[in-house]
Amino acid sequence: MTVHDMKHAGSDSARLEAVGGRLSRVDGPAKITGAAHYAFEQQLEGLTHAVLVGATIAAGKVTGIDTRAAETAPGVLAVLTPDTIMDLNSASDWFGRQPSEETYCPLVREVTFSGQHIAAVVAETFEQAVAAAALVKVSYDETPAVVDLSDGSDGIPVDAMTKEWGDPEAAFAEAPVRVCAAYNTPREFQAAMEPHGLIARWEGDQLTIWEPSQWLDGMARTYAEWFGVPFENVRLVSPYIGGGFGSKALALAHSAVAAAAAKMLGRPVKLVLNRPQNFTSYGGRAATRQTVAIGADKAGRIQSIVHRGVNETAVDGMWVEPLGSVTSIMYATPNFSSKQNVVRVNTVVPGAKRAPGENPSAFGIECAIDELAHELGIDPLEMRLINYAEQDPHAKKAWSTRQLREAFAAGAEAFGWAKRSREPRSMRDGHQLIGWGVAAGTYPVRRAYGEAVVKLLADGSVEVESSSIDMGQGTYTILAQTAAETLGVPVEKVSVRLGDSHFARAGVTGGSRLAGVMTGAVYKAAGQTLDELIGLALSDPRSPFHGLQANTLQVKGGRIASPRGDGPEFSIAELMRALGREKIEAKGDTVPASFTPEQRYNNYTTIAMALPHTEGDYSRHSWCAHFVEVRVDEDFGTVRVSRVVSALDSGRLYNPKLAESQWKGGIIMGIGQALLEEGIVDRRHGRIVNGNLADYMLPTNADIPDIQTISVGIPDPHSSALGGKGVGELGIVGVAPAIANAVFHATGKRVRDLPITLEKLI
Ligand code: MCN
Ligand code: MOS
Repeated sequence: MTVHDMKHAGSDSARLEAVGGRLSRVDGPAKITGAAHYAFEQQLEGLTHAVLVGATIAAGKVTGIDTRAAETAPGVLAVLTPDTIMDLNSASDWFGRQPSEETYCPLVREVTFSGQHIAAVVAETFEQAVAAAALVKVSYDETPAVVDLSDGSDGIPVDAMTKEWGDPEAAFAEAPVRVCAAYNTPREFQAAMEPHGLIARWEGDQLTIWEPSQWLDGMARTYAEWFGVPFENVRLVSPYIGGGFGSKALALAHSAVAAAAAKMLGRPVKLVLNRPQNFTSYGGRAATRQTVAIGADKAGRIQSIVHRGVNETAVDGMWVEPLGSVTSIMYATPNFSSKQNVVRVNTVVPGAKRAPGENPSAFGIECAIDELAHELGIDPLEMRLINYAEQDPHAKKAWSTRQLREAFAAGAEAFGWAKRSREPRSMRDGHQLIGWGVAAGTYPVRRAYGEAVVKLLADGSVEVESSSIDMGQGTYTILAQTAAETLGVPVEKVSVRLGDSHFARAGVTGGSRLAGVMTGAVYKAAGQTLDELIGLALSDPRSPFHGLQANTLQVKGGRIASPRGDGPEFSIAELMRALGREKIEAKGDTVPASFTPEQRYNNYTTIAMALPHTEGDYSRHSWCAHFVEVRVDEDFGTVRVSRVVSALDSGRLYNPKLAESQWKGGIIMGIGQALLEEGIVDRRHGRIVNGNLADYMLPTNADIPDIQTISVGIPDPHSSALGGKGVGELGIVGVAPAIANAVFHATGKRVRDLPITLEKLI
């Protein structure tokens, strides 16, 4: 598709069903009426229930597990411990790196974090399992733990994260204007409404797993490797997901426990984590520390950036939260250095939470640039324009598209930025101090190859199938739009079926890549289906178009005719009947023809085959600018966000209504991150003390003001087949620094530790 074609397609967007139309979520009615069945809602005959027993210490050895009382409790079928659970194989990691020869035991004797699974009770009912789990007595030999980053250790360098050019230290030392500060973000959690868990059922050596999942094929591979069965024997089902935010892409220890229990008992097992377990069974966003030093000349031009970052990781697992990812590309600078370390603490391995890396990275650099602007007495928006990066300063490549200047302009205009007074504490409304802040954000365009099946059925309806998923982003809807537009049928005629690993394969839904990958695949598969239909219509002797002096036909509104409109016209159903066809089906993919079957398998079950965002001649990213107004109570220090205007560049939008909703969701999460969210660790036992939705503070409607989003994107032919860039994670990036900068403008107080709570302000 050329840029010209895309613009043409864009101009069609008044039509709801077309790509670019504001079609409401096609899965909405099923969710509202309860017709949508989530993974745990499967009613299976003979279903049993498993409940986990977690460690109450952060580090040490399990010296004994007394299961006698639990074993004889009513309804109990099994009590599993490290000694009694079946052996599993180790599974490869998400890069597909080969597993070790060692066996894998998802229940532990060596505790490395509080809440780690030690035992599991399986019973006839959930209540019986809960009651019996409380009877399991674990004794420990406790050892000292490192519970968070507060000991100040520098940890282990991650050399692969180092980015350097020029002579950064010397240039910083010589710069006439310098700022240097440390910024911290706490451990944060994805806190999806739907908890983690699964139902596992074995039939012979066939395993079916109903589990909310951002990556059916990747997780199916893990189960297959754990149990030593062929990949095809594992079926993962995940038609709807109550939020993932990065937390649901991997099969985890509790998943292994449930699947093993089902195999051992020969009965299906349901295991759903309770809310506190949701805070310890998979990783939240790692706590981070970073220092950003910027040296500039008197006109505000950056001469050097020196950046050092640290994130927490687990004792027995590695997570890197790349803190230099935005730092290295946002501004033009002749000298740059960014290095990253990790510190091992006694926690579950941290994980992906919406925009891992970019999110905390932007908090550092976007606050630091505000500090520099204040130091120089330059407007913070002007400061960003002075240092605008005309190309990727790190990769030294042209941007595929970068509408960030347009975002600054459109956002400033809509917000009324020109009316901002420069001095902190200079705007007020009664006893409320008013502050206006700005920050930019970005997220790379992650690209991968996709596959989809598109079927045209005898009645003229269309089915799209893919093992990709919709956790609320809108996949069902945009794929229906893509198929409808490509095939020329009304969107109501299209049904999209997702969330079953036996459908056409799909890679991970992470890194905001799925929409680009899957619209590309569906566009291709639907195009093949259409070509076949038209080919048959012209060549099959039974077709009413047979012998027509035309070399193509046009399908519009579900009707097929010659493009000039001078011949006969039929509905697709009439043509299918004439052709005697039950269906026309095509499996289309964007996978390179040169790929071997193994490379194809790895394309869907690992992240190793994804295309780098700086591949070829371009550097591909989404961009945004957030303008925020806060009101700070002068007496109490309470901060309310009263207005947000954000202008965002995600390239061409497949569905602006859904993209806006995604951006707003991200912005709301950013408000939570700025003002509320913080996982608090008990220093004695390493326990997350606010591991529940009452004490882990998340924003509610009352915390969220009117949010205006403005799309400034243009089609980006280098980022995806249809010209879109990533949407899902972009919105959160830059929100927390925009709020922190607004709080500084309101109060004159710079808070560099999230969240910005009132005791830090007074
Ligand atoms: N879209 C669009 N135009 C584009 C790109 C996307 O209109 N050019 C819209 C579509 O509606 C698409 C959605 O935005 O379905 C997201 O597309 P994309 O940016 O490709 O992101 P993914 O589909 O890969 O979704 C994953 C992304 C991530 S990584 C997290 S984390 C996240 C997010 O999406 N978690 C979410 N959004 C979420 N939204 C909900 N409701 N729940 C989550 O858990
Ligand atoms: Mo998103 S944090 O990449 O699933």
